[in-house]
Amino acid sequence: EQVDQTYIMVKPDGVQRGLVGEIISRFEKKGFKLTGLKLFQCSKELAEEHYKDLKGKSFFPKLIDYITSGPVVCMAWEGVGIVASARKLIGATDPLQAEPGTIRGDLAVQTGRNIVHGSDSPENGKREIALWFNEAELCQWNPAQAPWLRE
Ligand code: YYY
Ligand code: MG
Repeated sequence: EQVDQTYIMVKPDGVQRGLVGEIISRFEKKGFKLTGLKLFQCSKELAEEHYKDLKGKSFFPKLIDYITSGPVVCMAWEGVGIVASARKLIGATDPLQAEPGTIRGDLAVQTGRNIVHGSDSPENGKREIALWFNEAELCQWNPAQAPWLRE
């Protein structure tokens, strides 16, 4: 099967609320492979490029202020079917609509403070990982648990 990549980011509220470990843990326990990880203060320019598809929306300026308001935790993850699966683990954009058991459903209450980002397509996964990471910051490795996760 096709192995895809997704860009997951703990937003500034998730970092400030001490939820970094909890959020990483959800993906780690699921069995996906971490290939990049860093704490990072992003610029307005980078935030605008990341969310360029939303430019023009009424909430765009507030979204950029929010994402640049403190450090974020940038992650690259890979696995078969990871993009759609990660979005299920994250839950709906509005945390009040997100199912219990999802990250947003369990840990957040408002769209403007929904604590985590996940890419919406394999193409955007690649694009966003290339945007947030240098090649040297990404690791290709073979997790010892691989044969216990997939036959
Ligand atoms: O992919 P996802 O994060 O679930 O939602 P998007 O529609 O891509 O919007 C990105 C980001 O923008 C969302 O996580 C919060 C913010 N936002 C907002 O503040 N108000 C909205 N009505 C829609 C989105
Ligand atoms: Mg999105």
